[in-house]
Amino acid sequence: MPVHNADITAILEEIADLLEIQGANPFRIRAYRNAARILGDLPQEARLLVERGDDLTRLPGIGTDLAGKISEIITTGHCSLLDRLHRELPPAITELMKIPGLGPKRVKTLYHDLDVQTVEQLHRAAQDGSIRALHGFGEKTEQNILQAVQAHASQSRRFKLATAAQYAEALRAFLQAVPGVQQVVVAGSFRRMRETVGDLDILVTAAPDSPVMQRFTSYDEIAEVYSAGETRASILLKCGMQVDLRVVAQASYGAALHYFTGSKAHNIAIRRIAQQLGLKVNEYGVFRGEKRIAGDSEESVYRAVGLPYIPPELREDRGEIETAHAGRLPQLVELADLRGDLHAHTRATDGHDSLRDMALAARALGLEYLAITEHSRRLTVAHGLDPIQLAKQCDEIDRLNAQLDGITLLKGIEVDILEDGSLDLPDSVLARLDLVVGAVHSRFDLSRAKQTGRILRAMDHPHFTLLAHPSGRLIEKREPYDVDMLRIIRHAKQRGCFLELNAHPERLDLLDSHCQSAKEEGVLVSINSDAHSTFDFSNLKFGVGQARRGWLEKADVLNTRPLAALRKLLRRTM
Ligand code: DGT
Ligand code: CA
Ligand code: CA
Repeated sequence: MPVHNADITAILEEIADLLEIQGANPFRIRAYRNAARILGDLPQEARLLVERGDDLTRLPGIGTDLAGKISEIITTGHCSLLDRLHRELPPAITELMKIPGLGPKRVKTLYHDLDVQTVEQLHRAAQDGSIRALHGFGEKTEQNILQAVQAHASQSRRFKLATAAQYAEALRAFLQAVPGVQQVVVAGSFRRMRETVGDLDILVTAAPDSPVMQRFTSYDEIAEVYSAGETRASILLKCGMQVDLRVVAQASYGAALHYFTGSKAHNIAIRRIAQQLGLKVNEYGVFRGEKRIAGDSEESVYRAVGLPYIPPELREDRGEIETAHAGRLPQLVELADLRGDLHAHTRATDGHDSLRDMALAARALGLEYLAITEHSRRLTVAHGLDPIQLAKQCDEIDRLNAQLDGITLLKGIEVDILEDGSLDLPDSVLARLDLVVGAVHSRFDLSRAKQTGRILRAMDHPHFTLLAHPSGRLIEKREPYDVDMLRIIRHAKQRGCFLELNAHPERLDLLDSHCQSAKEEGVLVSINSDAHSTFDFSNLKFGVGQARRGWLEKADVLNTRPLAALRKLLRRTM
């Protein structure tokens, strides 16, 4: 059974949590948390690294002990340390930690002081008022816990797009290899490149005698088979993700793909148009009375209702149908349109690879330029650069550019925007760079007025070029900070600055709606990998997906420009 990075991360995080509940050494706990984060950020499967014989201790923060644990997880699917912790603690304690507002510290207190071991016991303790009496809790916290427990019961879990992609790709390859199977497409929100995915919807066309259903329901990562029929099945993977499978005849392929790609709102709007034309649309085709007039391809479905093909990323009923009807659909940007990447780190700070290796990896992907943008000194956790270290890196870039053909490294920095809107390095230092990427890494809690003012002031800086991950959100982890994004976009226009769409799977920031605003205001967006290793360039495809959801075309994206044109744009005149 293949073990995915998300599985390893989950095990390492659970170990850290359980150690904390047991009151273990904080350094030991932190080592597991760091390892989980590093594995979670790794765009390549750790399994493949191990199979290839790579040394896992090459990853920062992974010592021999942790490397051993990770190898154990990859080869056996579990970890003896976690098994031991499970034996030592009540089994439902992990579930408690999923309640928002309850970290391992609070669970520890609840468990040791009130003997709360399950969600039901937690619910009861919150209701009968015994939680408020605990040290560090109080009545307000008790109320919050009560609400969270009730919400927890009704809430369903979503997965980050990049995490879903790991499971989807493995399943797709598995199904594709089944005899008689023709096409396998992962539809639903996954195909629409939504930033999170609730479940996977897989569509298969196959010969009538294909054993695809039996094979699917005996896939070895299954925790439970919810239902299994002739043409449809629904299962739960061990990771907690549900997968719906539909097997359809080749003739209905387009109609079924259209139906299961969604969104539901888009489908309903299309069906309404069809009704006005006296047609019926369902997952088997487009019908006039009994006669089937379309459905073998998605194009044929759209054509039957008088529309051009609408790309999946636009199918949210957010104006795409009206725009298609008017013949004004955007020509969405594609991965192949990117000529470079304007945000990357090397091992000089918190990246894993050398300047040279990053340059070669970018070149291998067909990129023409790569900006190196290390953190600045304020970000001590990432070993941010001071002026002397930055000057040294600039010299190194000059030397490498003289040696390398086919790729140009640009000199940049991801400079911290300080609380007052000033930048973390002096003007004289920034003046030598090709671009200055500014980022908020602290004080996410400022008021809307203050946070907005802080960023506007940073943009006023003569060397500021690009605002990194503009909303600051981390998907399913941290809400965006409170800013007036439209004002920031308009200010960027005035000052000749640009906005980043950070393609890191946890960020996907600029948000899709803000991409649309940027386009409307005429501010170019740069789709950047924020690579911390040579593997991370593969994140660019998720950034492009997000840009497409934001209706961006090639011309709206800064890093589709060839180097010479880019240089002109980076030279600010305002
Ligand atoms: P998710 O899984 O929450 O991330 O979002 P989706 O869009 O993948 O939704 P899902 O898995 O519930 O359904 C997959 C597709 O099936 C959905 O995008 C459109 C289609 N679909 C589901 N239910 C309905 C429905 O009641 N009416 C119509 N017209 N289409 C539906
Ligand atoms: Ca779905
Ligand atoms: Ca579904």
